[in-house]
Amino acid sequence: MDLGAVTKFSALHAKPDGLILQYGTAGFRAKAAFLDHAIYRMGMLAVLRSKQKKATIGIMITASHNPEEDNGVKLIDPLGEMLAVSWEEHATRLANAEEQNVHTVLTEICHLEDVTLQQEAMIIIGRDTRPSSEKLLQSVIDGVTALGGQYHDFGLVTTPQLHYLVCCQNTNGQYGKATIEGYYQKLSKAFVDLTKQTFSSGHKNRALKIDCASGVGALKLKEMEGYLPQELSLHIFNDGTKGKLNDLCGADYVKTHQKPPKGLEIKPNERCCSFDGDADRIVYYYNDADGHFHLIDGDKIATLISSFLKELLLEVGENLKIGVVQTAYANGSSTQYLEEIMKVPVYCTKTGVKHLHHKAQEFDIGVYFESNGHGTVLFSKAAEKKIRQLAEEETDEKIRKAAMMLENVIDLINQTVGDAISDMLLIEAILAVKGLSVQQWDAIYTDLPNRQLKVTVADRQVIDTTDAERRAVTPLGLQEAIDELLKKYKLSRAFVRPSGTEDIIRVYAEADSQVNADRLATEVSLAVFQLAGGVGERPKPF
Ligand code: G16
Repeated sequence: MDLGAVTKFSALHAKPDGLILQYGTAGFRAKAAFLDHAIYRMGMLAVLRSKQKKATIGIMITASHNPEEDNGVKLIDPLGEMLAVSWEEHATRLANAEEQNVHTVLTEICHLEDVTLQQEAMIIIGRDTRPSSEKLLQSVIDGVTALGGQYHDFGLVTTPQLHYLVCCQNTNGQYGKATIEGYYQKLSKAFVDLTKQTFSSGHKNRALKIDCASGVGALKLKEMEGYLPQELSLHIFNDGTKGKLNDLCGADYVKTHQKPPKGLEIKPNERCCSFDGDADRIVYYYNDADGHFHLIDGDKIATLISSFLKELLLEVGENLKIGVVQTAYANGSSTQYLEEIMKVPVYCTKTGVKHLHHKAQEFDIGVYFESNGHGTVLFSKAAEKKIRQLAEEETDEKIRKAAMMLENVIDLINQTVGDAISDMLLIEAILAVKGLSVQQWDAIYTDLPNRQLKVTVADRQVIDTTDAERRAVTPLGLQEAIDELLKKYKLSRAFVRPSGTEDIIRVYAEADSQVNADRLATEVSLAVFQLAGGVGERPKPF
């Protein structure tokens, strides 16, 4: 390791005194002004990871759903997955090391992880549209350069596009062509094939309004439009030409506030959706004839996709096992519907795509979605092989057709990570093929009324949880207080957990009516405020 280069570049990217960062739910996130040193160091860490795995590693500069002033960074592992948990610890240690210790920490990581320094390293970089992202790109490049790695900058891309590119690079193009054009070609071909029969039989003009959170999703959708059939007419709003990223718009805003984004007028029964700032999440919604807003979140997306897959599997007669993975935020009605009506096994993991993804890999077909709209479908190698074989060789026309549709789904869905563009195309294809309106989709089951709130505390680490974040272990007395509050309401459920992307505690509550869900959420927020060191204003009745 070139000590001189590390020292020279480290001095250019000084760590703010006393700042402690944690590699959280999706990498490091903080106010952009505090991130220069961490992002530089992640450039170096990515080089070590690349040398260890003898593979291309991705670095994405984004803070996804967070406000525009924030930024963040995350590393992408060889098959397009999130960075391995064991390396998250190295990332945290390296980011928090004092400048004079950076070289020692790097050396220790090399020893612990058996990194051969002579090995070449290749890093691919992407960024979202935050004003701070361009400067932080230079920090990554300095980090990569300090350890002698090579890099390719893909510029403005959605987070899932970078995941896709990493996977393509490391599978020698088997997963797809490692270019943005390759991404558009792969997805649009699968979409066209999946909808061909439906569109040719007269189902024309599927209009969809898309709120792009004033983020990178708008740029990429515009680029992709030319590849898509004209029957799908996409109307893009909040395209970033004005307005701040994620400000009163985007998937996170729509989901947590349960109302439409700014800048998008909804006529009754029009199908609309929102992406988040880096286009890795999607939620749908519409207004009914009485002007009532209906949200169709990740839980209903998972239900739509898994019932479609289950029907196709029945047609091909293959006994492939489907499992659905959710988090504690999943609406109680969705879990009940999946388990009792659809008879699909459902599992609950901690929040964070990395946890859901890992669990979903245990099935032939694993469907995972967080209710905030982040999710995808994973096909095991064996399942994929079987499906492709049937699509190619099966002589029974009906079976072959169903297998071909499953094959199209495999190619349309981004199996590396949740992807708003790919999810949107799959949803649009399913709705078109099944002839389902957005209202019919919504009517699959009725969500239990729910509310999500945020509470600011002095130190969010005082809350520790267990049972996939459904119960609080510390501070003492908090879970008991929540249990008492739950007794007051019917069909109630509530939990609290420290966010891994924002400096707050998240509170979730559901109950038999919206009024009760709102009351319960407020009362639980108050308990958090009192028992977990709340700061600032006390939570007020909703
Ligand atoms: C990230 C993660 C998601 C997670 C979300 C909120 O999303 O990728 O898995 O649900 O943060 O996490 P937390 O509740 O810990 O703040 P995104 O879209 O911001 O990358």
